[in-house]
Amino acid sequence: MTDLDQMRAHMLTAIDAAAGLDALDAVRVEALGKQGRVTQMLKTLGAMSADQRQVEGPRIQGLRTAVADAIAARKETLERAALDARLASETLDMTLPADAPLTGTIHPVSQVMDELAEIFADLGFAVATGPEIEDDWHNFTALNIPESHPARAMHDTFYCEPQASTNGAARMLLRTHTSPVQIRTMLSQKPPIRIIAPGRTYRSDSDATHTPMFHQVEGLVIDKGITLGHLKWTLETFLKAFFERDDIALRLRPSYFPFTEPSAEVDVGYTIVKGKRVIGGSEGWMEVLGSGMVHRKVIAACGLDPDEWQGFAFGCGIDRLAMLKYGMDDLRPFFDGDIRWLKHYGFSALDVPTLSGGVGA
Ligand code: 2NL
Repeated sequence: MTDLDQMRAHMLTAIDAAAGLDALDAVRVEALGKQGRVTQMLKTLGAMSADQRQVEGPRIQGLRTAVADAIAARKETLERAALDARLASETLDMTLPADAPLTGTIHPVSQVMDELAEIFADLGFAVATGPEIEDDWHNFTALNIPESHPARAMHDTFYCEPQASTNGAARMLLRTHTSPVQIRTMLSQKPPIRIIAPGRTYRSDSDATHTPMFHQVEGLVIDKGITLGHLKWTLETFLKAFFERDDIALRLRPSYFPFTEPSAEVDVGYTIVKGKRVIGGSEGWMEVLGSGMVHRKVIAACGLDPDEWQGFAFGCGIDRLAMLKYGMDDLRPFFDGDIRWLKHYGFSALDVPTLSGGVGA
């Protein structure tokens, strides 16, 4: 065994024997540090003849690499062992009270979404979600809005850049309503279906009452023998629970949507209290929902027989529901992220939505 081999064996043994990171670093300094033994050996190369260097150079470099690799491997083992020991010995009590006051609040939109899920869960509705970047078929075509339909222009759609890989054929878009979620549910689940689809929606529109991103909730029921009566009862029960009042008056006005037939806009009665509109009573009427019986063509587009299955659907803006219930009169601060606004209108993270006792409880 040459001196070099002996040195290598000695160093590798010392590395393996290092019991901690400090001991390992001492070995590293002794071998590879400025005054280290391997470093010293590398320095001897300069004084060698070219022939000798050709032989010794690779041997010494090989030793250096082997020692450096062994140190790195041992370091990883020791670090992992140290972490395992910490994880085994340290515990975190998640039930301890926070020692600083909680500063974050629940945004009114999140609060209203939670309330909607609670109310509709009591009525047997599940919450459905889906992609915000959609294709034309799920957002428009399946909903009886063909290519030439003026409703496409009315939706002020945000289109994505065409993808080179698809030859511009499949141009994706930001969903203009949450209806595509319901289309996807009808395609993937067998009726009866009872769902609400809350979420972000996008339209290229921006002024005092419109933001390019807004929140919508839609509801869908597909079953046998569904009528406008079921629709009206469901909306009335929902609005009474949401606004926490029994004197909610509804007015269904004939309207038009491509995806429902017949279609109805739903007005809710309000009274003026201290100069502000408050839901309840019937001093005036305010439009809050769009609704109707699901169009036969939409049911058929989802692979169901419209003679066998019927349904109703509705949609409304969540931001507007929040404004009406919690008395905000400007939509724009909703998305400014101003901590003062959130402190004023936000909800405590520790509060459970008040409606969990049940509809009408
Ligand atoms: C509104 C009106 C509405 C629907 C949405 C719907 C969904 C399917 C089939 C049929 Cl999959 N209809 N959704 C129906 C009527 C009205 O929304 O004013 N939204 C803000």
